[in-house]
Amino acid sequence: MQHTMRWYGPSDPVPLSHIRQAGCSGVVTALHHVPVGEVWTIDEIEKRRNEIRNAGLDWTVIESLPVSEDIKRRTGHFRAHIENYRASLRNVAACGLKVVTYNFMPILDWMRTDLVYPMPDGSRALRFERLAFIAFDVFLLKRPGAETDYSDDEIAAARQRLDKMSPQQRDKLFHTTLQGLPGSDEHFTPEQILSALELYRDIDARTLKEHLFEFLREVVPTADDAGLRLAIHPDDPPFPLLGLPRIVSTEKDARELLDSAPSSANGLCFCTGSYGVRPDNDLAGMVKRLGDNIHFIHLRATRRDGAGNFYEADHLDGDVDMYDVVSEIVDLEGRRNESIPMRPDHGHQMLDDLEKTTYPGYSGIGRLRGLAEIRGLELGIRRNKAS
Ligand code: DNO
Repeated sequence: MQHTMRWYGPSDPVPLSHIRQAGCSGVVTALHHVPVGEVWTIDEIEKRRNEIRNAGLDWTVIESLPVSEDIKRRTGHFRAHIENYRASLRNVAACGLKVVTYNFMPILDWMRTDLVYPMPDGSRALRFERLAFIAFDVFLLKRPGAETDYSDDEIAAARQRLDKMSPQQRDKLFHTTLQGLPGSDEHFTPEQILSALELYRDIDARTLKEHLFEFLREVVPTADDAGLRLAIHPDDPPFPLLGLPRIVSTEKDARELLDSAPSSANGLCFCTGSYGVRPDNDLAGMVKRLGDNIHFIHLRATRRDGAGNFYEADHLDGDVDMYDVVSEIVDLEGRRNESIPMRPDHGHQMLDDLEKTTYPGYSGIGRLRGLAEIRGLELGIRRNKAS
């Protein structure tokens, strides 16, 4: 695997020099300052690429070239945004980049209810707690119709959960849940999120899938011509939330989207932390069966319980069988005769980072631990297979 870490750009509290010292050959980043829907110009791409090069690293993968809400809903300025997307693809290819990650999650990217969940060893993890989420949805956000998504018992339990929270804890829950905007400190106000949700009222999973497939048929040929590979990030978490459809949660979803625009340029970001939340996703089997189209890998493990909660565990310690997954990846790389970019996804806030403010999940030391463990595992597997 090509070892990388995500870097949020010049404002990231984790500098490029630390990423290099962590054992990475490259970084994964984006032009976070360019508004969604606009073109990434060659000038801006080169400036960022040179900054990374000057630190002795490559810009290995773009994460993300974001897809606008207009494109997801196929409304408003979507045609212009698709043209801009294609222009950005041509520009990044002209600057020598090869892999572009994106996602098709409506409105919000990842969602958690706690960003500082204490682990027994004193480090902190990201967590999704179902009752807290229901309390947020039904009682804090007051989404119209939310009650119909849950059982009466769940709603009663969520009420009790909320009653035990102080006003500060409620504020924090609200803020945390609506924070899923990578690379930004912004979060939605209740009015903004409710009106954004309203715009999806008539878009069910089937319709959103059709929109994704149309988008793929529009951009995959451009990526192909430019020698680029697209990598769609799965839903995180991989189930519907807030009444919004989620369409990249399972192997079947991945297969369908690949079949909608067959090409090696139409590919996946294989995120074990996202797919792995569902016990019905066979991760090692997915690497075997979908491997030709896996262009980027996020390695991370979650630990779920029977109540619909999960937290982000240490990389080698969750429900994901990292040995099996890495072993399949090593075989896949042998078959493809190439090395696939990988980053350790998220990490615990630990050691000196406990005192620092970093992007949730993206503290330096926790990711360094995850990367080091995975690199060791990979080396051991490779030696074993070779002997
Ligand atoms: C979370 C990330 C996601 C991912 C996007 C890709 O930490 O894995 O935000 O970057 O969904 O478009």
